[in-house]
Amino acid sequence: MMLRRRGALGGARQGRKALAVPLCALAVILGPTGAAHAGTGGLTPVDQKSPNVERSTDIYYLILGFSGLIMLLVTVPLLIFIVRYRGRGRSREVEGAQIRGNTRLELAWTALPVLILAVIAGFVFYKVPGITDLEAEASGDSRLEIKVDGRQFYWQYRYPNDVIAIDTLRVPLGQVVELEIGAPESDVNHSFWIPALGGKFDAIPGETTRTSFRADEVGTYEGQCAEFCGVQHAAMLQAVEVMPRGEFETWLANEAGAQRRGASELGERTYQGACAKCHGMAGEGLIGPPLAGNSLLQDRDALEMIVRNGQGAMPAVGEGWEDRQMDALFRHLRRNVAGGSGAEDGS
Ligand code: HEC
Ligand SMILES: [Cu+2]
Repeated sequence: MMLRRRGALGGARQGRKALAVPLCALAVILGPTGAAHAGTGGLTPVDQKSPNVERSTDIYYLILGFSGLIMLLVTVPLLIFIVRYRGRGRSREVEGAQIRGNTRLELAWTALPVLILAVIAGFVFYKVPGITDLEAEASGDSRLEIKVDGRQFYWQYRYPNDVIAIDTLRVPLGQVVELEIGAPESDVNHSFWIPALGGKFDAIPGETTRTSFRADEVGTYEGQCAEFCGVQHAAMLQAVEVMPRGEFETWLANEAGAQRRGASELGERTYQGACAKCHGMAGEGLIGPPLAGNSLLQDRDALEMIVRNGQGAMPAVGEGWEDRQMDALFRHLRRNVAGGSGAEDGS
């Protein structure tokens, strides 16, 4: 009597245990998607602001659809089998029916994946060309070509009229912008990524990667270097600022003049992008030594040597810079960093 009761109880407990495992697994799988949803809109890509993003988003949804279907195809029968064929207190040694082979089933699970992969591959080949090469608008607009250099740990951009920008790239609304992305030979791999405007494109030393986008809404779209590139990789942020066409043209023309005269913010931008991530915003020191009050800032030749070639753990951040950028940086250093934190109000 006692024995039988204990056996029956054990069986019920086993059944509940068998159910607990898949339920926990489901919670583990679904938990993070809930968190992701709260943070970023869940499984959906960021809002697209350029037509090429639409193409990669279409591919994403097709693959998401198939993988969701396959997940259900596997997990639903799994749950049914777990419940339906559970132990029910049978001894562990009892064997079930021995089934060998099912030709139809085996043909189906071979042919179906081949078919699914063929559909995905066909769709991808149809969609991909338009991602890297957007057609210029029917109006016969020319493309704006911008050279992008990934550097440790900043992005340097160069416009056709030689204007230099750092980390933040300004572009006109509604015009195709073509990026030529690279990195100096002495640098490392980086990856250009503004999710709202397109996928990741690698910046590889000595090579050029091309992509284009056409922003169709004014705004600032943020991104981050997407290739782990060294100690300050996390600080290698970037942004694209989309401006109305006229405003952009005016800015670009004015900036070219200002940079030629040495009256632009190029020095400050260069300091913030290329130096401050290691030496601190006011030169107070961070992972590099403090620059504020450092007498080296008075010695242009020695300083230029360090900036162009690097020194110890400091990369050659200024390799390949034109003199006007170096001049602008030194002017900024002398005015705003050399004297320490109080330099701006002092002499
Ligand atoms: C990746 C981080 C990093 C970046 C970016 C960086 N530095 Fe450095 N810098 C260092 C480190 C680390 C040292 C110490 C090098 C050593 O081992 O001697 C250093 C040293 C220096 C020194 C010598 C200080 C001394 O007293 O010996 C100067 C000057 C300097 N950096 C200026 C700059 C300037 C200007 C920039 C921007 C154009 C810059 N650094 C960008 C990390 C960095
Ligand atoms: Cu990087």
